[in-house]
Amino acid sequence: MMRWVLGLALSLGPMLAGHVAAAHALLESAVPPVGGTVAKAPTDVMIVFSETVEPAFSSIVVTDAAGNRFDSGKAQTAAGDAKRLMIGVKPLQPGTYTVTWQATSTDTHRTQGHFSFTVAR
Ligand SMILES: [Cu+2]
Repeated sequence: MMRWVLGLALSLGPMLAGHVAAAHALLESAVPPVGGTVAKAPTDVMIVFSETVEPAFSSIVVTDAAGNRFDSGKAQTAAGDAKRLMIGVKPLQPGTYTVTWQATSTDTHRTQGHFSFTVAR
């Protein structure tokens, strides 16, 4: 039994590692930029992923420091580029906002993360 488990771990390990690198949707960049400060309040937030994502099973939530939501509710991919997930946001006052995202890549694997950006005074 132990030998079987060890053998399974040894054969699955490299396969899973390779898959993570190849097919999960990971955040590559965002607008506003991750951790960045912008002079002008954005009217939407866009995340560029390493893989194409399914908008129906992906989301972006934008909250202020008090936890109030400012996103429009429904994330969409950019026309002709399913690696870009975007969402409209309500007018943003100066302050720091948190962007929490969940992505389901076309291969159905889910990833999630969060980052913040600041609208300058
Ligand atoms: Cu995957």
